[in-house]
Amino acid sequence: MRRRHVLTLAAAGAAATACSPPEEPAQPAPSGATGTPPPKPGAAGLVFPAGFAWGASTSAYQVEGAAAEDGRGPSVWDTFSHQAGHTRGGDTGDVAADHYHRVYEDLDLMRDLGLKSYRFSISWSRVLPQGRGALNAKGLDFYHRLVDGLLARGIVPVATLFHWDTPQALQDKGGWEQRDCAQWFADYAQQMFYSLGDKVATWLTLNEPKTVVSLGYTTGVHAPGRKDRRAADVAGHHLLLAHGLAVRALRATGRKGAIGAALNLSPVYPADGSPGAARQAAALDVEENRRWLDPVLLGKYPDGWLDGQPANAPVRAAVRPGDEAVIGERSDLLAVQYYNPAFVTAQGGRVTKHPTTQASWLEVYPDGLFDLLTRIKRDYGDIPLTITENGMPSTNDVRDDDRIAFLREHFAAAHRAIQAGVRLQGFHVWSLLDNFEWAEGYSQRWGLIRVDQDTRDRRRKASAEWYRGVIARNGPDA
Ligand code: IFM
Repeated sequence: MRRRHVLTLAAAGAAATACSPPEEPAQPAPSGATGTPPPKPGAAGLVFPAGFAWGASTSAYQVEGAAAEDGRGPSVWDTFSHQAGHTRGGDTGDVAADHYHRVYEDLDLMRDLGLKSYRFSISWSRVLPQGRGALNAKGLDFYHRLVDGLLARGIVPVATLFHWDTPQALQDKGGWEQRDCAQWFADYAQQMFYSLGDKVATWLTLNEPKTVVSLGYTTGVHAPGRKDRRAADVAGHHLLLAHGLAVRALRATGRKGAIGAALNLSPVYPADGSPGAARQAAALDVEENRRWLDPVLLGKYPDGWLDGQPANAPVRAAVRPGDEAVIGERSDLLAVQYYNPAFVTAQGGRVTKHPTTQASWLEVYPDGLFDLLTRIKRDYGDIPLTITENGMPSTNDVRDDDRIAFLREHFAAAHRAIQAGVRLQGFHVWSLLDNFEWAEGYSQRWGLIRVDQDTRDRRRKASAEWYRGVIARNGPDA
C-alpha cells in the first residue's frame, strides 16, 4: 500500500499545475467588497460588537492539493485516503480545491466577501517533510504568500498548527501513541512561531483532538485508521500534552501571539426527565466536553476520569506527574467548534430530537450554541472565545438557502450569548470553500463558495452573498 501511495502521489504531482504561484504584486489598500454592493448598515437586524471577527475556516489537507509538490512529504491522510475503501468513491486530497495554486484567487474571494479573519491550517509535512529537522523553504513560502496576501487585504490570519495531517514519517515512528510526538509537535510549532510569528498574531494548537481520538483511533474511519480504544486514550493524552508544550514553546520565543486550542464541543442533555438520563448526561458530558476543557483550562482531568479507567489501561501510565500542569499552561483564548448537541437516554443511548442534515450526525440545534458558550463562561471563566467552526453541508448547490437559515439561527444564538456576557470575539463559518470532507470525500459540500469538481472553478453561492451582507452590516438580518 505504501508503495502504491508513493507512486500515486508522484503521478498526481506531475499532473498538477507545474509550479507554485509567484510572489504577488503589491495590493491596493483594502477596500470594501466588489461586485454587487452589500446592503447598507443599519438595516433591521442584530448588531454585533464593533470589531467582531467575521471569518471563514479551511484546513490544509481539505483544500490545498499539490500533495507531492515543492517537497511536501506525505501525511497520514495521504496514506489513508489512497488505501481502498477508506473514503467515499476513493476520493483523496491530491488536488482538493487546488488552493495551493489558486491562493491569490481565493484571497480575492475572501476580500470580496469582506472577511475580517481567516482561519487556515499549516500542513506539518509541507513545511517539515519528515516531521522534524530542516524546514522545507518552498513549503514555508506558501504560507508566507498566504499570510502576506491576507494582511494586504486587511484580513487577520488565524493559523492552526495541527488539523489531523500527522506527517507519515512520524506515524511510522508511532505517531500520537508515542509520547515523543508531543515534543516533535512543539518543536515544529516553535519553528512556525519563529518563521511566521511576526505576521500571525493568533495560533491554534490542535483542531478537534476529540475527533482524532474517536474517529482516527477508536472507530478507525479516519486516519490513521486505528481501532483500539486503549491506544486512542493514550493518543488523546499525548495530543493534549502537545498542546501544552506548544503553548510553552510560544512563550519561550518571547513573541506576543495569542494561542489556544480548537475544541469541538457538544452540550449534552438528558433525553427525558428521569434520574437515569440525568446521570448518563453527566457521564457523557465528561467524554464530550470536560475531558478536553478541564485539562486545557483548569490543568487537570475531571475528577474520576483517570481513576475510572480500567486498572491496566495504558493511559494511566501515559499520564505522568506534571503533565496536567503542562496541558493547563495558560491559554489566551479558546476556539470553539459547534455543530450538534447530544441527547442521552437512561440506558446511555443517543437520540435525535431535531432535524439533521446530509451529514446525519449534524442535528440542527442553534440553542445548543448559546448553552455551550454560556456554560464555558460559567464553568471556566471569562477566557476570550472565538467560534472557529460552524456550518452545514448543503445539497442545494449554489441556491443554498438551507445554509443561510442555519447560519442565521446560529449567529442569533451567538448574539444572545454575547448579550448574556460571553466574551465572544469572532465567528468563522465552516467552510470558505467546498472541500475534501475526509471519509466522505467530495460528496458533502460545506463551502460558501462552490468549487467545481472537474475544473476547480469557483462561484459564490447564495450563502456567500448573504454572508457578505452580514459582515457589511455587522450582523444578520432579522
Ligand atoms: O470538515 C470538518 C473539519 O475538518 C473539522 N470539523 C468538522 C468539519 C465538518 O465535518
